[in-house]
Amino acid sequence: MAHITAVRPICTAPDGIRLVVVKVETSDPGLYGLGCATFTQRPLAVVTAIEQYLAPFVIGRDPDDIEDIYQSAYVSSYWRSGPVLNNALSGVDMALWDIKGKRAGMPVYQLMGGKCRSSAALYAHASGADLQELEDNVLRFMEQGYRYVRCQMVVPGYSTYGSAAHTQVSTNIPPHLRLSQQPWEPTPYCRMVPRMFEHLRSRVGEEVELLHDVHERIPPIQAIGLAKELEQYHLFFLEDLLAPEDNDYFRIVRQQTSTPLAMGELFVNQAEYVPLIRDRLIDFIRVHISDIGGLSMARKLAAFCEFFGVRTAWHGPGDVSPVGHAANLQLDLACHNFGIQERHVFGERTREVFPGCPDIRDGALWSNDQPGFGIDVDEKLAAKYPFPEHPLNGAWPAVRRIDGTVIRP
Ligand code: GCO
Ligand code: MG
Repeated sequence: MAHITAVRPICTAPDGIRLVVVKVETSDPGLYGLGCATFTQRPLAVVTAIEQYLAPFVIGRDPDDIEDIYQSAYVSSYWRSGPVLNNALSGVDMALWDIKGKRAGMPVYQLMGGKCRSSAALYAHASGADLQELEDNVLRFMEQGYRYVRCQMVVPGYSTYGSAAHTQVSTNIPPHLRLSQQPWEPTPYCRMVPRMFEHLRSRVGEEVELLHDVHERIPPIQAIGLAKELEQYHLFFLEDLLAPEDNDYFRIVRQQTSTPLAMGELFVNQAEYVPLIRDRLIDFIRVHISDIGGLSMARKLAAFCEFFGVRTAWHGPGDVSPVGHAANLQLDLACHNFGIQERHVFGERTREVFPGCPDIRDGALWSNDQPGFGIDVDEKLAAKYPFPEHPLNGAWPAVRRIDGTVIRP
């Protein structure tokens, strides 16, 4: 019987984004697996959870026993299912699936029932400082073969999510009042978004699927109004219209509009997502797989969603590691109720650190069909890219209203 000999977090930031992956090693020479444990705003808390608690808990176990290892590690902390412990658990859980695939000589999607499709359709992120720039960017993606494009536009004078301005930190004001460059107000944004889609639909046509991320920034009543106004522009989905704290409002939104809703990148536990699916209040489940505990949990969630007509749209930004993207892809290929996959183009350096990173071609993500996740990590190279210095230690700079009130990022 093979047994687990080591569980090690690997921290690296080749593109400047803090990534954490976990390597699980076994007593079989050369047999190891990789998992994503990236919680980019609090990575060192995850590292501690892995090194201090999870590694000693699983060393010596048979790597074949994924479900039992998952379940026993999950309850061993008694208090459970928050983002730190879930990410740590995901690192181990995914790595065990990678190992099982390697042992079987199969890509992980084969272990989950085999391919339902050749590749996973991607949506690209288009943004612009104005309507013309945004339109040009959408058209450019369409020319490259993308059939799904997320559209975000700057609200002039405001720090808008999805535009370059939102990440800049001004350092000449005290940290507790620090604005992320400019303030934010919901009303100008709510007026701008319908105009943006009116313009785009008249210029780019009805064929292309358009998406938008509200990023939980507006009060519930304005969210309801916005979703209703956007109905006429036939979005593929409207994302994070509400914050997880306002989950109950989905019931009200649903009664008033058929705008398709995507939700869940901030969810960490079943109590948050089960009711929305069971009551058919959302259309796309968008969890960040490492944040809900890993692939074991995500494949159960995907199967649960299938019974309620909810499609998958796993979170896939730059702060999901290439290992996490490779894991997303396994489910994208194997789940009948796949909806869409978010695209992130990793830089050259990240692709060197992670050989086998899935390929982007023809507006889709393709597996290399290698055993496990088909991805590796060059640890020596990874070590050359330590976490960068950051004035807020990696945290999201506060976004504030004109009067200084802090709001969600
Ligand atoms: C998305 C997301 C991300 C998050 C980020 C937080 O839909 O891709 O909203 O961009 O903001 O992952 O760290
Ligand atoms: Mg989002």
